[in-house]
Amino acid sequence: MNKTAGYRESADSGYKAWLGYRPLEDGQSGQYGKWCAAVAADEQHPVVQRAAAELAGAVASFTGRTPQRTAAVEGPCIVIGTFAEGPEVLRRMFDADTAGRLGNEGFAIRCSEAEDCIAVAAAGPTGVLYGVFHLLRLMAAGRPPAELDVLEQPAARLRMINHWDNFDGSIERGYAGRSFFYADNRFLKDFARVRDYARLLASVGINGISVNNVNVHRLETLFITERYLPDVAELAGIFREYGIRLYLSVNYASTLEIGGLTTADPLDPQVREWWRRKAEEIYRFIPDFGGFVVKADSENRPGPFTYGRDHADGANMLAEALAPYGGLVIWRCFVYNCKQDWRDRKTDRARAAYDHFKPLDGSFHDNVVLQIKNGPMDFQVREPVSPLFGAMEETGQVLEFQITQEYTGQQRHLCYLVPQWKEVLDFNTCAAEADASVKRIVGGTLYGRKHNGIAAVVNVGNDANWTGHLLAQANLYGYGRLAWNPGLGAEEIAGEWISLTFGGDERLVKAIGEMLLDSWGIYEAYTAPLGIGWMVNPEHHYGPNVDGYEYSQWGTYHYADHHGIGVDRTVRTGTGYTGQYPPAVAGIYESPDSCPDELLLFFHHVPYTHVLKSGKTVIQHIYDTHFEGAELAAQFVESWQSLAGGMNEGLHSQVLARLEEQAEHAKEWRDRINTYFYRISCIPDQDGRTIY
Ligand code: GCW
Repeated sequence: MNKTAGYRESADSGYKAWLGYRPLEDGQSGQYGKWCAAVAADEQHPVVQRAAAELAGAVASFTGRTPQRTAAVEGPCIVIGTFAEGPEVLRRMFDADTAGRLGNEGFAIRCSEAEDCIAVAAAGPTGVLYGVFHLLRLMAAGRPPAELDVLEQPAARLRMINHWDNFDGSIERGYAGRSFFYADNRFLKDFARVRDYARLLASVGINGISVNNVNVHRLETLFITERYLPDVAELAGIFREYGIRLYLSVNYASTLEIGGLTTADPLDPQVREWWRRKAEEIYRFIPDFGGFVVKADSENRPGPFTYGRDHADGANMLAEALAPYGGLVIWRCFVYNCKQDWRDRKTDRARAAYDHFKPLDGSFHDNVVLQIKNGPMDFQVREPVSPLFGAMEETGQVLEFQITQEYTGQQRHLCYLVPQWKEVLDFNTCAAEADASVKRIVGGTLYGRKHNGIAAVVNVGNDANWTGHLLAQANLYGYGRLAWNPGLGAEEIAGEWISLTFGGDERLVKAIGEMLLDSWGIYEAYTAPLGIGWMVNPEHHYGPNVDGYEYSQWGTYHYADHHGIGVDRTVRTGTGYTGQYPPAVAGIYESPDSCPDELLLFFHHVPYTHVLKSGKTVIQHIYDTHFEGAELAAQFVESWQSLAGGMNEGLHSQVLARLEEQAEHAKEWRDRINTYFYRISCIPDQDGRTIY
């Protein structure tokens, strides 16, 4: 990747991502033309000023003419502001009722010939910013101004990005270069890049960011001390201008490691006092600090279990300290035994989160939210939805997705994850009313908890194009759009992203759209089959290795033998995991007859000759999908080649290189998986294709 100084301006790099604001076609520019003469914003709030600057810059780039920036509304213009403090015209164009319905972060957009303006209005400054980005999307899409009549507000209250960046500049599970926050145990202070990043996030409605790895090592533990708080505050200041609150991952054992105490027992008064003072100190530096993200008693991180306390004790202790300032404790539920004996067939990692947290429902303070990974295991290409969603009526919940493609091709393979996320959000937990979908739970409309939302581990680094694979930008874009509005379609989101990134040429939008939408299924086809997961190389998790984790301590087994494969998680004969779902869901998963094919091996151990709903045997399914998947991956290369000439050459060639690599690597997956199962089952492929 080109990392020379010019990459930020270069159209080849992909740095501008979906905010390139390419010139509007004459027709569109004509429609908007007269209002593009001026941008009016009379509020001094920094977020409104940022919105005005973004709008003016984009309009200049769309039309080739720099608009006038004015405070007063004089003549045709685009006017922006809050209902209460913005220009009078906003109160004429939107009645109090509209304003009242929009909530804190919502916005309204309208075009009025009578008032001779396009108006973006909101209850608060951040809404104005979101409204501006939305207007820019609509302009780029060539929506006629006369049709502008938009009222939007976000579905989820917290829409968060989690970084797994380390102070040394490495990124845990990062596939797009090094951190752009830190290098060599110092803050990089590349504020231009951080600002551009904040713009990207705000443009899709992100309002929270945790900036360090949940595995908090020695030096990062010190981020909450005087030594580093000034630097953290600088970062917070940039994100604040874009309506994004900064959070830190903290070390649960801080009192021990940096506090001079001999314990981290959450019920110890000294420990509580230490955190109270700590919170006071942090808020002195960062008055709008979001709060703590905590990974405790998980994968060798310290936690309350050491002191015989439970996770409510631990989380509440921190929550008490943050409560006076409105801070949140985002407590992760990724708690399981990572030192399992592979011979032990009773322990089931999938059960762990529910077993640990369900009994604690009702005992968490109001400003604690539990962050739950979408599935019970760990961001596999296919998993059922975690049974914790819906199971905790009295606890705020945040759904955790993984944008960074740890198990889905590490941004060397194309895997557009929005369709997967939509399945999760649309999943009906059947926990309460007829519609007890995950999106209602994390949107707060089912149980009405005050704090809830969506978080995701991000896929960016200091690669010129942010995400390594240019097409992986669609996942970051799509995540934000979906967190704002889970009702958007995967295809719709892909279409938006493609036209913003490459231009709206129909052929491009269609061809790239198909690639994106097919990519998850294709990746699944040539990797681990039927919901079983893993089969990757240990530690770095890239590339096929069927037994890579089979005799390990991590609780991630497939149990393949000469006869069959899969994990029996039924209540009747297995680990009992299916019993964690409400009966309507449990019933479906409990029997291999009703269990959906794509999750069969997650829930059942079956012989290779078991016949799927598709009519194929399990073994033939494995062979067929792996041959087909690798072939389809090769077709990506051809599809992409056919687009040469239709887009910037640099963008084209960087994607082509990744797709070629994917096609090669998909063959490796195909042959390793097929060979393994052929040798172990001794059942030949019906079609006699080459298996080694
Ligand atoms: O899947 C595992 C990853 C770890 C990660 C952990 C987690 C940050 O392999 O790298 O640690 O999940 O989510 O905490």
